This record gives sequence, structure tokens and C-alpha cells, in this order.
Amino acid sequence: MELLLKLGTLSLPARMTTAEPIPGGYLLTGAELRFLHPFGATRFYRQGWHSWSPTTWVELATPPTLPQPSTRWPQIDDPVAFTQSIHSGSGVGALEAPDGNILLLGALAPGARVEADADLLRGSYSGTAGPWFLGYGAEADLFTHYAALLGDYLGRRGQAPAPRVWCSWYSFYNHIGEEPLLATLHSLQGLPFDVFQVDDGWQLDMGDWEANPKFPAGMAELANRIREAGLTPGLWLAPFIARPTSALYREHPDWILRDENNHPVPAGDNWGGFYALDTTHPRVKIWLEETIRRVLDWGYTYLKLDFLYAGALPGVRYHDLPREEAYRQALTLIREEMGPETYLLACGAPVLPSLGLVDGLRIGPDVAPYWDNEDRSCLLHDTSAPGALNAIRTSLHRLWLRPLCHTDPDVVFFRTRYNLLNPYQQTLLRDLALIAGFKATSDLPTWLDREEQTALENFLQAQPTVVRQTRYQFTLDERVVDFSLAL
Ligand code: 9PG
Repeated sequence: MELLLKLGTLSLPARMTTAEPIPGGYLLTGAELRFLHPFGATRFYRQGWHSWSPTTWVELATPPTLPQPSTRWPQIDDPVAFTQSIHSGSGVGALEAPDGNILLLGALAPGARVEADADLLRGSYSGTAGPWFLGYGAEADLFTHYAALLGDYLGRRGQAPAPRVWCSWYSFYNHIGEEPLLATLHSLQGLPFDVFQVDDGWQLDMGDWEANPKFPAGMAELANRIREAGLTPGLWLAPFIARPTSALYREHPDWILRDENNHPVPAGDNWGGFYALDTTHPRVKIWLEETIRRVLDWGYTYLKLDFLYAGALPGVRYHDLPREEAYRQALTLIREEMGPETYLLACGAPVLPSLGLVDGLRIGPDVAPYWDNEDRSCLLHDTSAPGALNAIRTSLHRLWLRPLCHTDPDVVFFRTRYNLLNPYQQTLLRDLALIAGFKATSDLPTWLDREEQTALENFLQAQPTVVRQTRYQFTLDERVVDFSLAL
């Protein structure tokens, strides 16, 4: 049956039996929805699959480019995105209309994609039919309506202010150890941080989540020392991946996600390659619970769980569930083990399937103490590569998620040591963190001069009133911040 959907000044013919009018648009149901739109080769909002996946408005007139090398694809976006020559995004998509409004189509359950060309806006679920929101109007209003609906369908967390985090990654990278971390902990005294978060580098291997020899007193002792210093102990782990060198991988080859040819499914290419766990396997579920329980017993009550997309990669699973449903079940299991009080920061995480379960979500790729890696961003077309520009671009286009969880745009810098960012670029990162409402840094106070230390302290104390004026322009109290030039 053909319905005429009335969306303000726009009328869209649609093949469906029911459409429920709601504020801003309609609630629809279907496995596949197709709309012929009158906007031609306009701009399309493409939402990346997971935290690091490119998210921005793209020109439909310019065909999508394939990033290289292909071994990095799982770290960049949904594998499905690379099989299509049409622009597409994960969960939600939108088109710009000539009158300044947008037409937004957004799924209200995991497992959907939205694609567009000059004539067609199409949404589809990979499994059975599911719920959708279709709306037309002002960009800010529509994303607000959509986020409110997502909250009703999937849940929301992170309503209290976000903790202020010191994270070890962006100064030490994986060269951490007990001594340098304890020295850093000492040097942070007096600064208004809430969490001291130990990042990658403490574990035996990806898959073997026990302290390595650089932590001779063990992880529980380090957590004690962090708590004694008045901070919340935070720990990084990547519970859905394993390296072939790990005991986990060698002892339990049947726990690894495999394809139809029984080959392990690659989850990415760093550290010489790594693989995904089949989280629907009953023994993997028990292992996951035990692993989370262990780090909680050590005393860590802030967990940064990383490379989570690996739990939602295509593959043949013990229980044949749609992949994003398998992911959501595994994350639910983790959340239940953590209880409601322990903070879960999801990183490298598929966006929609994480909502309602996570307190915080990384909403962009890694920052770096430089603006852009032009080889990777331009020559290899990989705009998920670390760097301030890529991080700012994707995070700015994910701010609409703020009502659903804490939105983490990654750390900001105060140091001029070991840093190629100029003052203007550093300020942009800091302003974005204030706008997103999540404050973190990896800077060592010993690397900062007096002025830089004061700037860090002021940043941690700041609570500006943020108003979004346009897509890329904000006011922080009275000050105007405009990202359009930088983008
Ligand atoms: C630790 C880091 C930090 C960081 C995370 C994540 O595609 N890659 O090769 C790739 C490597 C590392 C990475 C993201 C992508 O960073 O975002 O904050 O925790 O892991 O290894």
C-alpha cells in the first residue's frame, strides 16, 4: 500500500501499511524502508559504525573512497561499508534539503544501515523488521527527537557529570610500569582529577589479562595506591580480542570467531594481527565474567573497554544471532557483572548496540599530539587515523549522543613538550572537550610549565554554559567557538 507521509512542507510517498505520527515525524516498522527524495546529490550525514569510524556530512556527488590497507578495515568501520559503492552509515542517516532542513532516517534497534544516493534514502535491518524514526525539520531538533527515542528504546546512562580522567596512553603509550605510574600519581596531587586510568601496557598479552613483569606488586596493589591518593582506579582492557601469541588463543582455538571456511576472523592489523572471540560460546561467557570479576576484585571501578567492535564482526557463531545482537548480549553480561556503580567507558565500540549499557562512549578516533597524518588521511583515505583533525571531525558530528551517555572526544593537551599542535589547535581540542562534557588528559605535570599547569587546573574546574548556535559554532559562556575553519 502507498501512503503519503506529510513531513511539514515535504510529502513523501512510501510503500507501507502503517505510520504513527509523533513529534518531529513518524514511527515506522520494517526490515527495509525506501524513500524517493527530491533533494538530488545533496549532503548526507553518514554515521560511522564504531567510536573511531568516520562520521560527517559527505557530498553524495563524490563517490565514497576505500581506505587502505584493507587489513585495517575492521578498525575503521563496519565491514559491510566497504562492499558498497554507495554512501552509507550505521543506524542513522540524514539528507540536507535546500530550505536548510534535514530529512533523517534513524533505526531504534541495533543491526541497521542507512544509505543514500541522489534519488533514494534507504534503511535496512540485517535481520528481521525493526523500528525506525523518520523526520523532517531543523537539524538540531531532529537529532534531539531521535536521541530521545533511542533513549526510550535502548536506555540511557551518564546523567551525572562525567569524571575527570588522567589516562596513561597519550604520554607513556605502552611504556608503562609500576614506577613511572606511581611517580605520576604523586605528581598529580592537588589537581582536581577523579580517575587515574591505567591504559594498554599492563597486561601479559591481548587475551591474557594478568599483570606483566613491569607490575611486580600486581594490579591490586596499584589500585590500592591510586585509592590512597584519593582517586578512582581505572583500567583498560580489550575483552573481545586475542592475539595468536596469547595463552587464551593457543589453549582455546574453539573460542575464536571463525568465518564459513573455518578461518579465524581478523579483527585488525596492529600488534601483528589479532582476532575476535565468539562471545556466544558458553565457555567464553564464563571467561568474560571471570575476567571482569578479577579486575573488579583488584579494585578497579572505572573500566575502559576497548576494541569492542570485535564482538560484532561477521562470523559463524556458536549461537546463530545477528552480530550486533550477539555484541549487545555480551556487553549486557559485562554490565551485569560490573553492577550499576562501576563506570564503563566503551571505546572502539559500535554506537547503537552500546547505548543503555555504557556510562561513557568514545565518540571519535584517537587524538595525537599532531594535527593530521596526511599520508594516512589523504593518500590512504583513512580518516579514522589518529590525529586532532580526525578526532575533532568525528566527535563534533556525534554530540547529539550526549543525552544518552557521556560523550568522550578523547584527551586534550596542555604540554608544549613532545607536541606539534599549535596553541589554536590545542584550544580547539579543549573547547570540544568542554562542549562534549568529558575532560581527560595524559599530560604529566612534570612536562608542564607554570602557565600550562594553571591552564590544566582551570580546564578541570571549568563549567561553562554551552549553547550550540549552528552545526559548527558554539558559545561557551560569552565566548564564540567556531570549528568550521578548522574542518
Ligand atoms: C591502546 C589504545 C588507547 C586508545 C584507544 C585505542 O587502529 N589501530 O591500530 C588502533 C590502535 C590503537 C587505538 C585505536 C586504533 O587506540 O582508542 O585510547 O586505549 O587503544 O592500545
